[in-house]
Amino acid sequence: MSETIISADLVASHNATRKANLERDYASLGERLDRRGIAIDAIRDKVEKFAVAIPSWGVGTGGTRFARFPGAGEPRDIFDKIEDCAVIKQLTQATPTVSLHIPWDKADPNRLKQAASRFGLGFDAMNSNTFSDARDQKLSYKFGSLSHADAGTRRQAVEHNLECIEIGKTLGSKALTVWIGDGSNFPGQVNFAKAFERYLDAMKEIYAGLPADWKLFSEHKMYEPAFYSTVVQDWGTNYMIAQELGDKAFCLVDLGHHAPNVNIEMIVSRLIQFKKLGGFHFNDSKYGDDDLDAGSIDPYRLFLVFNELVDAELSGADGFDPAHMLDQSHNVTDPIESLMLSAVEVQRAYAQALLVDRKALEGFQDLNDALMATQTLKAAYRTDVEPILAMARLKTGGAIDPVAAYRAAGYRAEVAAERPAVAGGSGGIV
Ligand SMILES: [Mn+2]
Repeated sequence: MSETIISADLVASHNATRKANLERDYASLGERLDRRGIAIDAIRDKVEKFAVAIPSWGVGTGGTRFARFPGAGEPRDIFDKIEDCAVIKQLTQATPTVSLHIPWDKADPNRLKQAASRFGLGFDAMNSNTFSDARDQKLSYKFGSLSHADAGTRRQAVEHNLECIEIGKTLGSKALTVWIGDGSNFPGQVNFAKAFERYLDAMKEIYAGLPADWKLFSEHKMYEPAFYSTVVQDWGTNYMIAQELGDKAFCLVDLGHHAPNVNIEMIVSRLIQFKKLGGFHFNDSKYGDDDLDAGSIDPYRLFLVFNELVDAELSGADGFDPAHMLDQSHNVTDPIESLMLSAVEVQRAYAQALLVDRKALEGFQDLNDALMATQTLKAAYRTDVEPILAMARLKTGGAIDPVAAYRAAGYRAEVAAERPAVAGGSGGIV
C-alpha cells in the first residue's frame, strides 16, 4: 500500500458528503446512455484505466518572456515535485506517472525511484534538454545542439541524450523524448539541408543507444526559440525522422506546436495510419505555443483528437499504444489545481469519444450525409460525462471533486510554510 500525502480520512469524508448525489447522477446518465445502447459501466471501466503523465516541470509556476511570478510553496527540487505529483495522483487517480526533465531533475536515480515508489508513482518518458545551457557545460547551445555546425557540440548533445537513457533505465522509463530548439533567426543563417542532415546523424547515434524495449519520440514545433526556421518544425519533417531512424522511433504531437487553425486531428490520423504516432503533450492554445490548460480554450478540438484515438483503439490498429502526457505552463493558477483539472479534461475527451455511435457515423459517411455525420459527433460531445469521471475517481480512491478536496486539505499553505520561495528556479517549457 503506497503512502498518501492528503489524509485518507479527509478524502473519505469529502466523498461521503457527495456520494449520494453522484450515485443519482450516475444512475440517471446510465439510463440515458442505455437508451443509446451504451453500458455506462463499460465506459467507466475504460476511464479508470486511462492514464496521463504529469510533467515534473509543470508543478512549478511557469513564466513568460517578460516575467515569472512565483507562487507560494513552489517545489524547490525534484523531490518536492514528486510530492506534488503524488497529490495530483491521489486525488484524480488519473496520473500514475511523472515525466522527468534532465538536467533540471537530475538526482541519484535510485533515490528518485525510491521517492516515487513511496507514493506508487512510476516514470514516463525521459526528456532531454539541449535547448538551454546547464551550469558548467563545456560548449554552448546558443547556435543549436544536435544540428550544430560544430561536431564537438553535437557530440556533447548526443552524450547528454545517452545519459538521459541511462538514468531512465534505472527509473523504469521506456521512452526518450527529444525536442530541440535548433533553427535560425535570419534567412541565410543556416543551410536547411545540411542542418537537417547533421540532426539526423546525431539522432541515429542516440537511437543506437536505445534499449530494445524503448521508444524514441521526436517532438516537432513550428517556431520558437528560433523565429525564422526550425529544424524539426512540423509533422512532415517529424515523420521523415521517425522513418529514417527505424521501428522504435515515433512522432510526438504537442497540441500547441502547430500553426493556428491547423487540423491537428487529421495529423493524428495520418500518424496512426502509418504507425508513427508516439504520443502527446496535451495542452491548449489560443494564439501559439501558449501551454494553457488542456481543454480550456477549445475542448471540441481535444474531443476530435480523441475521436481519432478511440477510432484506432476500437479498430485494433496494430501496435497502437500512444503515450499521454501533459505539457503546460501555469502562470496565474495553482499548478496542482491546473494539472488535476487538465488530467480530468483529457479523460473527459476520451470518455466523450467512447460515446460516438461509430456504426451510425460510418453509415452517414457512406451516404454523404454531412449533417447527420457531424451531428453524430456532436451528440457524443454534448453528453455531460462528469458522473462517469467522478464515479471512476470514487471507485479508485480519488476525490469526487479533486479541487475542492485539495483546497479543504490546505496542502498549499502547509508546503508554503516548509518551502521558502526560490528566486528563478527552473523555467522553460517544451
Ligand atoms: Mn511539449
